Amino acid sequence: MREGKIIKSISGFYDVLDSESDELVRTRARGNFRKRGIKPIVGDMVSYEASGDLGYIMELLPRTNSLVRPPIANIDQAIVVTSAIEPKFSSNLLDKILVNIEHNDIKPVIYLTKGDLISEDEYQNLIKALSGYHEADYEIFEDKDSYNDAQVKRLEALFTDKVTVFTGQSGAGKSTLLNHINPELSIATAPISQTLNRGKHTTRQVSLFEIAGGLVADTPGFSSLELIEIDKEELPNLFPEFVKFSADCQFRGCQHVNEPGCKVKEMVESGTIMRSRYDNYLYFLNEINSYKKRY
Ligand SMILES: Nc1nc2c(ncn2[C@@H]2O[C@H](COP(=O)(O)OP(=O)(O)OP(=O)(O)O)[C@@H](O)[C@H]2O)c(=O)[nH]1
Ligand SMILES: [Mg+2]
Ligand SMILES: [Zn+2]
Repeated sequence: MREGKIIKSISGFYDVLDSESDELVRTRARGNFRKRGIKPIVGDMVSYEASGDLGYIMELLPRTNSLVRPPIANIDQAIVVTSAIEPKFSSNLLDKILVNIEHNDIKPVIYLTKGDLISEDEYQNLIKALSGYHEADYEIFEDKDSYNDAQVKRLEALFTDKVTVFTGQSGAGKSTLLNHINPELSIATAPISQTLNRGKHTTRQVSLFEIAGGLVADTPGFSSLELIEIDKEELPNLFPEFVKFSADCQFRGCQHVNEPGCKVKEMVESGTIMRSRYDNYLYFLNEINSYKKRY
């Protein structure tokens, strides 16, 4: 039995990148996956058999995480493409995206785009607004000229040996960024996935591209997000800079709202934790509570 990673899924065929030989093998899933209610997806580690032209996937190895839209498994990091304008920067949406990524145990990286479309003053304000994310230990790519060679190269270096997805608001520049990394990519992908999807409500075709010794996927953008899967006990753990200080809160399981002796609130007051992050936290907590009432 051999092992590998599914890097492409097309009409019931799965292209598996062999872990040892780096060979690309076209496979089909063994018949009883469907009966067991399992569907292999891109990013899955599989054990498979191959003798002739076509291999057979026998087992899926356990996933560390997976996304539904698009279906990808075992993601290491997400490049959160965030535009300064068109669509306008929103710390609320950015934090919501980050919370969803943290919930899936994926490492977020922030990449600012469209700095060229705003004034120097506006840009400096934005950099200030982003500076607090360093406290959460997030890596940030924030040059005014988003796609300058040095910065694009620095991003590319993060891909090695990892599975990376590009995510973010529709129109933020995900595909443009990928295009700058490798001009051949998006030309080949966008039209294909569209034609394959026509009239279907099921999963999209996704592929992972090999870039800089890693695997990278573009994802479709969105205009809004919900926090449906997250409960209020989990939420504070999805803000890494809160987690850093919460051990010093007076109460274990402190929600950092009205509890006395809350270290997180103290850090907000002293400016170590960004006020906007904390305000967005309270906002999301409210939102989660309101889902409870609705359902
Ligand atoms: N001026 C400027 N335009 C940009 C920049 N980044 C992206 N754009 C433009 O913004 C538009 C949207 O970019 P896309 O790359 O398609 O955005 P996307 O995030 O892939 O959008 P979806 O696929 O809908 O999620 C395109 O017209 C790009 O040329 C930038 O840094 N500066
Ligand atoms: Mg796109
Ligand atoms: Zn607290």
